[in-house]
Amino acid sequence: MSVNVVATTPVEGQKPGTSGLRKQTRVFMEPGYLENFVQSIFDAVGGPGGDLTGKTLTLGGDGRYFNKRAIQTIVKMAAANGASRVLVGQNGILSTPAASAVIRARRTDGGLILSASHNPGGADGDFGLKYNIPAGGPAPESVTEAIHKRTQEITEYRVLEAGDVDISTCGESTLGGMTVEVIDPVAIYTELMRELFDFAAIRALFASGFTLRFDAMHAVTGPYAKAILEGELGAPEGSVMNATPLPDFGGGHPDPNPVYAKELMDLIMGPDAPDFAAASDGDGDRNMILGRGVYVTPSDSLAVLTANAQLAPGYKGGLAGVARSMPTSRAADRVAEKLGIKAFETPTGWKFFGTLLDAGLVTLCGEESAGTGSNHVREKDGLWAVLLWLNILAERRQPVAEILEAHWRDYGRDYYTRHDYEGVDKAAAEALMDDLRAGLGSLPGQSFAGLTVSAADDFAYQDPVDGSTARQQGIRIFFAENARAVFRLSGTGTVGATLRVYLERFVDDPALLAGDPQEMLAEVIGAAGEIAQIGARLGRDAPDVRT
Ligand code: VG1
Ligand code: CO
Repeated sequence: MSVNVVATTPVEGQKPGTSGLRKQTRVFMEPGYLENFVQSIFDAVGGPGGDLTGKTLTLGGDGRYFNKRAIQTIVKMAAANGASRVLVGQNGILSTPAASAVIRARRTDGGLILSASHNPGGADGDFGLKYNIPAGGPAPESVTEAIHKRTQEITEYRVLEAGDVDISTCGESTLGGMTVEVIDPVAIYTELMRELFDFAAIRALFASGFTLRFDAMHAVTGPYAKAILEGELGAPEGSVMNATPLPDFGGGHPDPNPVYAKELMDLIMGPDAPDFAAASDGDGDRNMILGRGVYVTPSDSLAVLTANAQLAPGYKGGLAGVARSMPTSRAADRVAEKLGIKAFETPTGWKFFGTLLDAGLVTLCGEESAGTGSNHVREKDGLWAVLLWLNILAERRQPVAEILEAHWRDYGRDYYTRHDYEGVDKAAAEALMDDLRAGLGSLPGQSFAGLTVSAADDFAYQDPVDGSTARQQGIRIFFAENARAVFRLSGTGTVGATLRVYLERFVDDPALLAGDPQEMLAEVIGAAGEIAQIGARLGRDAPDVRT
């Protein structure tokens, strides 16, 4: 077998600071595009000339269109660059948290994860690829910078001329001088979950008649949820819906929120609601938690999990601390204060939690975008959040709604909503942000929709462990009435721009705990709209998604 050295040109499109590349599938399928990015990664993380001698890699993805083709290309390139072993999930499948678990358990030199997460898949959808470091998490800025730099100067890539590898059966084969090891995508992950949670207690919960519906949204968590929830824990067959990963996710948008997981939402709010329901996203790192008649916001979920984690064996010794992304509500901070543990506020994106987890400063982390996780891996983990909830429910034996209401009585309630304006004009969205930024200094003291601005800034972060800094991470506007509005532009979309407006207000008056979030937040929503002139500037009179 010979190595082809193919002359090539720089890669367009990796945004500096992002851990991977997310693009329309058709762009990824253009000749040389995937190859150039993969070679750029190898060049940045391997020795000179992308030399991977002696290195092992983990490889898998969420099963979307182009996943299997991309895997074939990547294994041939890894072989051509001298890697000694690649661990591939059977049929190319590995959820993002499972890939992180495999990287850590098998101590591979990092891994490549193929996914565009919650973005739609298919030939007309999106595709993505990112490199995770040996600790199992998304690459920090220093590494993504090196990769990005390489994408700008790359002139050739190396690929082994060989037939396709069989990735449909577990076991080892050789490709050039490299071993390809096809692994069960579920086994290592399931083992880890068994260590953290009381499977016997959860089994007893299901045996007592407790009902669950888990929506895998035709994405990667199907096989994991089937094996663990139905297989290990005895939830009746059919508890997991949309369980077969499809290349186009059945035409759906695999983002677990009340809008895109409408079927599940209708079920949980209707007369035949199960006790508990949950959904995950394309690559299995997000979660949506529902109880009969109630949607648990991700911010509240993080707070409730922080307050109750000790009920699960993996966390019975208590938590070192909790971290949340800046736009996430402050509910978790209130729990941390009561528990006497540390609380951290980081920019959006899981990579910022990595240093805190590695240094043992925090045990749990969460984002308002339905991402929750712990120190068991270095990614957010959808099914893990579901299992932690189930473990807590197995111990407390109360309905989700009751647990949530009790939590609000103890800590007060952070009413929360996020309004997304998707696919808006990029220039208009950027101008909106620039003008907001420029006007921050004049906001304090001014009143909008009955609220008075007490402070306003553009969030900047200094990592307490490695000292690295991140600026312009979102505009925060604080109101004297215990409310906050945050504005930022999405970094994960592939078409136009998405403006995210995060709105919250803290209430501890017992008479006001059972309100409707959109109503309770009406003034904050109004003030944010006025300050940023959203309607006029974006030509939209309502957001596309409210979570
Ligand atoms: C979104 C979320 C962010 C999350 C990121 C990756 O980013 O807001 O909290 O970390 O997606 O999640 P943005 O820049 O579009 O707001 V995933 O499930 O795509 O790994
Ligand atoms: Co995801």
